[in-house]
Amino acid sequence: MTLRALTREISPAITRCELTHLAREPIDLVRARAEHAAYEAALRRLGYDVERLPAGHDQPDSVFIEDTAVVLDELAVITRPGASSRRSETSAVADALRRYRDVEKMRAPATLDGGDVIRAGRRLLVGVGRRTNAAGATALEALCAPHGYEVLRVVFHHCLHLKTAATLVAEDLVLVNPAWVDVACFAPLRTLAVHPAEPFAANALLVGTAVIHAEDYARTRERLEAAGIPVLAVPAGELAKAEGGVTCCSLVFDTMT
Ligand code: CIR
Repeated sequence: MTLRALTREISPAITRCELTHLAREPIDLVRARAEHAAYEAALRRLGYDVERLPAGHDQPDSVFIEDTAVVLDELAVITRPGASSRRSETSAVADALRRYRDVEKMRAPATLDGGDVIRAGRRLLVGVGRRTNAAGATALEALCAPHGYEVLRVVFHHCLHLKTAATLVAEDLVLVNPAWVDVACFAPLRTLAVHPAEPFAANALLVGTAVIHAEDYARTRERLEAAGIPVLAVPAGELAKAEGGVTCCSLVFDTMT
């Protein structure tokens, strides 16, 4: 069994990335690449083989590979991203995933970003909003229900993706910004709130029993550690200007071989 993380190089075109809730700020490409390398190093420390795909041609947001696929043990679903500028990102990711999984593709009118999907065991919590439409949630359900997954729709507000508002940080615990999503959605899972001064701190990447988390959110990190969760804090400030968090930059899975 090999733990694999697919990542994608940061395109110099990231200066033209999609932005929804943030004002455009200059992104320092050298610093962004150093942060991305630190993130990949954290994945390696946690036992992952990291495979970095080249940046797509004229694909400003292709580093945010999470949005292009939902990888389950039984199959990989290639999404149809909600932003039309991002739809061409999926073909290289599909080619890479085909080596490890059966691949199924979503078709129009469905739209879905992987950043809107939280997997908790056999439940897939799908944030329906700006990027993921009702048809996207239904398409995911049609592809995954035969493999025993249940799809639950979740409403959230004021942020780009469901996983900006909440992520799984242990098998039964969700880190959440309660101002952006109703904590009742996650029952019977337990929830842990971010520090109110750190609204973007709910995005953490669970890898084994540890999480990768942005180093800027020290007060939420204290809460995670007090809950017994080991945290690898990584620099993530440059890609945050492109509205990306730590989950967005990888697809993590077990190669099953
Ligand atoms: C976008 O708007 O699509 C990118 N600038 C950011 C995507 C971040 N992805 C994620 O949260 N899963």
